[in-house]
Amino acid sequence: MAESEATPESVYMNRRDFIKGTSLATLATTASLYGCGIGPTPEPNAPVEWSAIEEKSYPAKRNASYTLDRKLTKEDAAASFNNFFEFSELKSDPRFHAQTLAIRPWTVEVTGLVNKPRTFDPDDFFKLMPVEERLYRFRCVEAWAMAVPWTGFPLKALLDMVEPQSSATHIAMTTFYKPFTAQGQLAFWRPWPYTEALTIEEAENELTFIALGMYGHPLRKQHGAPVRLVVPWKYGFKSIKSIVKIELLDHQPMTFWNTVLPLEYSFEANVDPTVNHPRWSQAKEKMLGTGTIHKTLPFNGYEKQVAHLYI
Ligand SMILES: Nc1nc2c(c(=O)[nH]1)N[C@H]1C(S)=C(S)[C@@H](COP(=O)(O)O)O[C@H]1N2
Ligand SMILES: [Mo]
Repeated sequence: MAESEATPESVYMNRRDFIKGTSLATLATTASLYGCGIGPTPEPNAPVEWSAIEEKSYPAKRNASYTLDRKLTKEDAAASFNNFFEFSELKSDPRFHAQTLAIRPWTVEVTGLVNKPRTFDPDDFFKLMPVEERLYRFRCVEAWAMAVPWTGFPLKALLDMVEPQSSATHIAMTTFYKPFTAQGQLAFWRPWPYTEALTIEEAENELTFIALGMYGHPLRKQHGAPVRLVVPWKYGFKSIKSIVKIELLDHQPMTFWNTVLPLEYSFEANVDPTVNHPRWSQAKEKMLGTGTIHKTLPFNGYEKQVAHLYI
Protein backbone atom coordinates (compact mmCIF):
# COMPACT_ATOMS: atom_id res chain seq x y z
CA MET A 1 0.00 0.00 0.00
CA ALA A 2 1.10 3.56 -0.53
CA GLU A 3 2.68 5.20 2.49
CA SER A 4 0.47 8.20 1.73
CA GLU A 5 -2.63 6.18 2.49
CA ALA A 6 -1.51 6.01 6.07
CA THR A 7 -1.82 9.61 7.17
CA PRO A 8 0.50 9.95 10.11
CA GLU A 9 -0.90 10.93 13.48
CA SER A 10 0.84 14.27 13.17
CA VAL A 11 -0.75 15.41 9.93
CA TYR A 12 -4.19 14.78 11.30
CA MET A 13 -3.40 16.51 14.56
CA ASN A 14 -2.14 19.58 12.78
CA ARG A 15 -5.26 19.74 10.67
CA ARG A 16 -7.44 19.42 13.72
CA ASP A 17 -5.48 22.06 15.54
CA PHE A 18 -5.80 24.44 12.63
CA ILE A 19 -9.52 23.86 12.56
CA LYS A 20 -9.76 24.60 16.24
CA GLY A 21 -7.65 27.66 15.56
CA THR A 22 -6.03 27.55 18.96
CA SER A 23 -2.47 26.70 18.29
CA LEU A 24 -1.13 28.46 15.20
CA ALA A 25 1.16 30.64 17.24
CA THR A 26 2.64 27.75 19.15
CA LEU A 27 3.10 25.69 16.02
CA ALA A 28 4.93 28.59 14.47
CA THR A 29 7.09 29.07 17.56
CA THR A 30 8.00 25.41 17.69
CA ALA A 31 8.78 25.32 13.99
CA SER A 32 10.93 28.41 14.20
CA LEU A 33 12.89 27.24 17.23
CA TYR A 34 13.90 24.16 15.31
CA GLY A 35 13.74 25.38 11.75
CA CYS A 36 14.98 28.95 11.69
CA GLY A 37 18.32 28.53 13.27
CA ILE A 38 18.18 29.05 17.03
CA GLY A 39 21.23 26.87 17.35
CA PRO A 40 22.58 24.68 14.59
CA THR A 41 20.84 21.47 13.50
CA PRO A 42 22.65 18.66 15.29
CA GLU A 43 24.55 16.09 13.25
CA PRO A 44 22.54 12.92 12.62
CA ASN A 45 23.41 9.65 14.31
CA ALA A 46 25.94 10.97 16.82
CA PRO A 47 28.35 8.19 17.84
CA VAL A 48 26.67 5.80 20.28
CA GLU A 49 27.76 6.55 23.87
CA TRP A 50 29.18 3.47 25.61
CA SER A 51 29.52 3.01 29.38
CA ALA A 52 32.20 0.63 30.69
CA ILE A 53 29.71 -2.12 31.44
CA GLU A 54 28.08 -1.76 28.02
CA GLU A 55 31.49 -2.24 26.41
CA LYS A 56 31.69 -5.59 28.17
CA SER A 57 28.08 -6.65 27.61
CA TYR A 58 27.73 -6.41 23.82
CA PRO A 59 27.04 -8.40 21.78
CA ALA A 60 24.51 -10.08 24.11
CA LYS A 61 23.71 -13.74 23.53
CA ARG A 62 20.80 -14.18 21.15
CA ASN A 63 17.75 -16.03 22.50
CA ALA A 64 17.03 -18.57 19.76
CA SER A 65 13.34 -18.93 20.69
CA TYR A 66 12.42 -15.74 18.84
CA THR A 67 12.71 -16.11 15.10
CA LEU A 68 11.58 -14.01 12.14
CA ASP A 69 9.64 -14.80 8.96
CA ARG A 70 11.41 -12.04 7.05
CA LYS A 71 14.78 -10.34 6.64
CA LEU A 72 16.11 -7.98 9.31
CA THR A 73 15.53 -4.33 8.48
CA LYS A 74 18.74 -2.46 7.63
CA GLU A 75 19.90 -0.46 10.62
CA ASP A 76 20.10 2.74 8.65
CA ALA A 77 16.48 2.40 7.46
CA ALA A 78 15.24 1.90 11.04
CA ALA A 79 17.35 4.79 12.33
CA SER A 80 16.14 7.27 9.68
CA PHE A 81 12.36 6.92 10.05
CA ASN A 82 11.22 7.43 13.62
CA ASN A 83 8.22 8.51 15.59
CA PHE A 84 9.50 10.55 18.53
CA PHE A 85 7.07 13.45 18.94
CA GLU A 86 9.13 15.02 21.70
CA PHE A 87 11.65 15.98 19.01
CA SER A 88 9.57 16.39 15.87
CA GLU A 89 6.40 15.49 14.07
CA LEU A 90 8.45 14.56 10.99
CA LYS A 91 9.83 11.04 10.90
CA SER A 92 13.03 12.15 9.23
CA ASP A 93 13.88 14.54 12.10
CA PRO A 94 14.49 12.57 15.32
CA ARG A 95 17.77 11.23 13.94
CA PHE A 96 19.00 14.83 14.11
CA HIS A 97 17.20 16.44 17.02
CA ALA A 98 17.14 13.51 19.44
CA GLN A 99 20.96 13.69 19.53
CA THR A 100 20.69 16.68 21.89
CA LEU A 101 19.17 14.52 24.65
CA ALA A 102 21.62 13.87 27.52
CA ILE A 103 21.34 10.19 28.48
CA ARG A 104 23.87 10.15 31.37
CA PRO A 105 23.19 10.44 34.19
CA TRP A 106 19.78 8.74 33.81
CA THR A 107 17.49 7.08 36.31
CA VAL A 108 14.42 4.86 36.06
CA GLU A 109 12.24 5.03 39.15
CA VAL A 110 10.13 1.93 39.80
CA THR A 111 7.41 2.84 42.24
CA GLY A 112 3.73 2.60 43.22
CA LEU A 113 2.14 -0.63 44.43
CA VAL A 114 5.35 -2.60 44.97
CA ASN A 115 7.00 -3.95 48.13
CA LYS A 116 10.50 -2.91 47.10
CA PRO A 117 10.46 0.42 45.23
CA ARG A 118 13.84 1.16 43.71
CA THR A 119 15.59 3.57 41.37
CA PHE A 120 17.87 2.11 38.73
CA ASP A 121 20.68 3.49 36.61
CA PRO A 122 20.71 1.92 33.10
CA ASP A 123 24.05 0.26 33.95
CA ASP A 124 22.35 -1.49 36.91
CA PHE A 125 20.26 -3.45 34.44
CA PHE A 126 23.35 -5.13 33.00
CA LYS A 127 24.35 -6.22 36.51
CA LEU A 128 20.90 -7.31 37.73
CA MET A 129 18.89 -8.45 34.72
CA PRO A 130 19.16 -11.39 32.27
CA VAL A 131 20.25 -9.30 29.27
CA GLU A 132 19.92 -11.05 25.89
CA GLU A 133 19.24 -10.32 22.23
CA ARG A 134 15.87 -11.02 20.57
CA LEU A 135 14.70 -10.68 16.98
CA TYR A 136 11.21 -9.18 16.90
CA ARG A 137 8.79 -7.88 14.32
CA PHE A 138 7.55 -4.34 15.01
CA ARG A 139 4.36 -2.84 13.55
CA CYS A 140 3.45 0.86 13.71
CA VAL A 141 -0.25 1.73 13.67
CA GLU A 142 0.53 3.73 10.50
CA ALA A 143 1.06 0.45 8.57
CA TRP A 144 4.85 0.50 8.33
CA ALA A 145 6.85 -2.28 9.93
CA MET A 146 10.39 -3.42 10.69
CA ALA A 147 12.21 -6.51 11.95
CA VAL A 148 15.05 -5.73 14.35
CA PRO A 149 17.44 -7.24 16.91
CA TRP A 150 16.83 -5.72 20.35
CA THR A 151 19.15 -6.13 23.34
CA GLY A 152 17.48 -6.03 26.74
CA PHE A 153 15.56 -8.13 29.23
CA PRO A 154 11.98 -9.24 29.95
CA LEU A 155 10.05 -6.66 31.96
CA LYS A 156 8.90 -9.52 34.19
CA ALA A 157 12.43 -9.90 35.59
CA LEU A 158 12.33 -6.28 36.77
CA LEU A 159 8.83 -6.66 38.24
CA ASP A 160 9.92 -9.77 40.15
CA MET A 161 12.69 -7.73 41.74
CA VAL A 162 10.39 -4.95 43.02
CA GLU A 163 7.56 -7.34 44.01
CA PRO A 164 4.19 -5.98 42.81
CA GLN A 165 1.48 -5.97 45.47
CA SER A 166 -1.66 -8.04 44.85
CA SER A 167 -3.74 -4.86 44.38
CA ALA A 168 -1.68 -3.84 41.31
CA THR A 169 -3.65 -4.26 38.06
CA HIS A 170 -1.75 -1.96 35.67
CA ILE A 171 1.73 -0.66 35.00
CA ALA A 172 2.25 2.89 33.72
CA MET A 173 5.44 4.16 32.09
CA THR A 174 6.56 7.75 31.59
CA THR A 175 9.06 9.43 29.25
CA PHE A 176 11.29 12.36 30.34
CA TYR A 177 9.90 15.90 30.33
CA LYS A 178 12.50 18.39 29.04
CA PRO A 179 10.72 20.97 26.86
CA PHE A 180 13.82 23.07 26.27
CA THR A 181 15.71 20.07 24.89
CA ALA A 182 12.78 18.26 23.30
CA GLN A 183 10.95 21.19 21.81
CA GLY A 184 8.03 19.12 20.58
CA GLN A 185 7.04 19.27 24.25
CA LEU A 186 6.39 23.01 23.84
CA ALA A 187 3.18 21.93 22.07
CA PHE A 188 1.09 22.69 25.13
CA TRP A 189 -2.09 21.13 23.75
CA ARG A 190 -0.59 17.66 24.05
CA PRO A 191 -0.59 15.70 27.33
CA TRP A 192 3.20 15.65 27.96
CA PRO A 193 5.11 13.80 29.16
CA TYR A 194 4.39 10.79 26.91
CA THR A 195 2.92 7.93 28.91
CA GLU A 196 1.92 4.37 28.10
CA ALA A 197 0.51 1.50 30.14
CA LEU A 198 -0.22 -2.22 30.13
CA THR A 199 -2.20 -4.57 32.31
CA ILE A 200 -0.08 -6.55 34.76
CA GLU A 201 -0.74 -9.74 32.77
CA GLU A 202 0.53 -8.06 29.59
CA ALA A 203 3.54 -6.65 31.42
CA GLU A 204 4.45 -10.10 32.76
CA ASN A 205 4.09 -11.83 29.39
CA GLU A 206 7.38 -13.37 28.21
CA LEU A 207 7.42 -11.13 25.08
CA THR A 208 7.25 -7.79 26.92
CA PHE A 209 10.79 -6.50 26.71
CA ILE A 210 12.80 -3.59 28.04
CA ALA A 211 15.33 -2.65 25.36
CA LEU A 212 18.70 -1.08 26.14
CA GLY A 213 20.23 -1.68 22.73
CA MET A 214 19.56 -2.52 19.11
CA TYR A 215 21.72 -3.99 16.32
CA GLY A 216 24.36 -5.11 18.80
CA HIS A 217 25.04 -1.75 20.45
CA PRO A 218 23.36 0.69 22.87
CA LEU A 219 20.19 2.34 21.52
CA ARG A 220 20.61 5.33 19.29
CA LYS A 221 18.85 8.33 20.76
CA GLN A 222 16.16 8.44 18.04
CA HIS A 223 15.11 4.93 19.11
CA GLY A 224 14.58 5.96 22.76
CA ALA A 225 17.96 5.68 24.50
CA PRO A 226 18.83 4.72 27.15
CA VAL A 227 15.80 2.56 28.08
CA ARG A 228 12.59 1.82 26.16
CA LEU A 229 9.73 -0.66 26.06
CA VAL A 230 9.09 -3.13 23.21
CA VAL A 231 5.68 -4.84 23.05
CA PRO A 232 5.80 -6.67 19.71
CA TRP A 233 2.13 -7.76 19.47
CA LYS A 234 0.82 -4.21 19.91
CA TYR A 235 0.98 -1.17 17.65
CA GLY A 236 4.26 0.73 17.97
CA PHE A 237 2.90 3.65 20.00
CA LYS A 238 2.67 1.35 23.03
CA SER A 239 6.48 0.88 22.90
CA ILE A 240 7.35 4.00 24.89
CA LYS A 241 10.84 5.51 24.53
CA SER A 242 13.36 7.01 26.99
CA ILE A 243 11.59 5.84 30.15
CA VAL A 244 12.18 7.62 33.49
CA LYS A 245 9.38 6.12 35.58
CA ILE A 246 7.53 2.81 35.93
CA GLU A 247 4.58 2.86 38.31
CA LEU A 248 2.34 0.01 39.48
CA LEU A 249 -1.31 1.07 39.84
CA ASP A 250 -4.70 -0.35 40.81
CA HIS A 251 -6.52 1.23 37.84
CA GLN A 252 -6.09 1.83 34.11
CA PRO A 253 -4.30 5.19 33.73
CA MET A 254 -4.56 7.81 30.98
CA THR A 255 -2.05 7.33 28.18
CA PHE A 256 -0.73 9.77 25.57
CA TRP A 257 -2.31 8.71 22.24
CA ASN A 258 -5.41 7.29 23.87
CA THR A 259 -6.00 10.72 25.41
CA VAL A 260 -5.25 12.67 22.21
CA LEU A 261 -7.36 10.52 19.85
CA PRO A 262 -9.20 7.78 21.76
CA LEU A 263 -11.26 6.67 18.77
CA GLU A 264 -8.13 6.02 16.71
CA TYR A 265 -5.67 4.75 19.31
CA SER A 266 -7.26 2.31 21.73
CA PHE A 267 -5.74 1.50 25.09
CA GLU A 268 -5.32 -2.15 24.14
CA ALA A 269 -3.90 -1.50 20.64
CA ASN A 270 -3.31 -5.14 19.70
CA VAL A 271 -2.24 -5.58 16.07
CA ASP A 272 -5.35 -6.80 14.23
CA PRO A 273 -5.60 -6.97 10.42
CA THR A 274 -9.41 -7.16 10.57
CA VAL A 275 -9.99 -3.91 12.45
CA ASN A 276 -9.17 -0.95 10.25
CA HIS A 277 -7.93 2.35 11.54
CA PRO A 278 -10.72 4.88 10.89
CA ARG A 279 -8.60 6.42 8.12
CA TRP A 280 -6.79 3.42 6.57
CA SER A 281 -6.73 -0.37 6.27
CA GLN A 282 -4.63 -2.45 8.65
CA ALA A 283 -4.69 -5.53 6.40
CA LYS A 284 -1.15 -5.02 5.08
CA GLU A 285 2.11 -3.47 6.14
CA LYS A 286 5.17 -2.07 4.39
CA MET A 287 8.69 -2.87 5.57
CA LEU A 288 11.07 0.04 6.19
CA GLY A 289 14.02 0.04 3.82
CA THR A 290 12.84 -2.53 1.27
CA GLY A 291 9.24 -1.42 0.86
CA THR A 292 8.22 -5.09 0.81
CA ILE A 293 4.50 -5.58 1.52
CA HIS A 294 3.38 -8.28 3.95
CA LYS A 295 -0.03 -9.32 5.17
CA THR A 296 -0.53 -8.11 8.70
CA LEU A 297 -0.86 -11.02 11.12
CA PRO A 298 -3.18 -11.17 14.15
CA PHE A 299 -1.19 -10.06 17.21
CA ASN A 300 1.58 -9.25 14.72
CA GLY A 301 2.35 -12.97 14.46
CA TYR A 302 2.61 -13.52 18.24
CA GLU A 303 -0.80 -15.14 18.64
CA LYS A 304 0.63 -18.25 20.30
CA GLN A 305 2.26 -16.30 23.11
CA VAL A 306 -0.50 -13.77 23.83
CA ALA A 307 -3.95 -14.75 22.48
CA HIS A 308 -4.83 -16.38 25.82
CA LEU A 309 -4.62 -12.97 27.50
CA TYR A 310 -7.71 -11.80 25.62
CA ILE A 311 -10.15 -14.69 25.96
N1 LIG B 1 8.26 8.88 24.18
C1 LIG B 1 7.83 8.46 22.99
N2 LIG B 1 7.78 7.14 22.74
C2 LIG B 1 7.33 6.68 21.54
C3 LIG B 1 6.87 7.60 20.55
C4 LIG B 1 6.95 8.99 20.85
O1 LIG B 1 6.57 9.86 20.03
N3 LIG B 1 7.43 9.38 22.07
N4 LIG B 1 6.37 7.12 19.34
C5 LIG B 1 5.87 5.74 19.34
C6 LIG B 1 5.54 5.25 18.01
S1 LIG B 1 4.14 5.83 17.29
C7 LIG B 1 6.32 4.30 17.37
S2 LIG B 1 5.84 3.61 15.88
C8 LIG B 1 7.61 3.85 17.96
C9 LIG B 1 8.73 4.06 16.94
O2 LIG B 1 9.94 3.50 17.40
P1 LIG B 1 11.25 3.60 16.50
O3 LIG B 1 11.46 5.03 16.13
O4 LIG B 1 12.36 3.04 17.34
O5 LIG B 1 10.99 2.79 15.28
O6 LIG B 1 7.95 4.54 19.16
C10 LIG B 1 6.85 4.78 20.03
N5 LIG B 1 7.33 5.34 21.28
MO1 LIG C 1 3.67 4.40 15.56
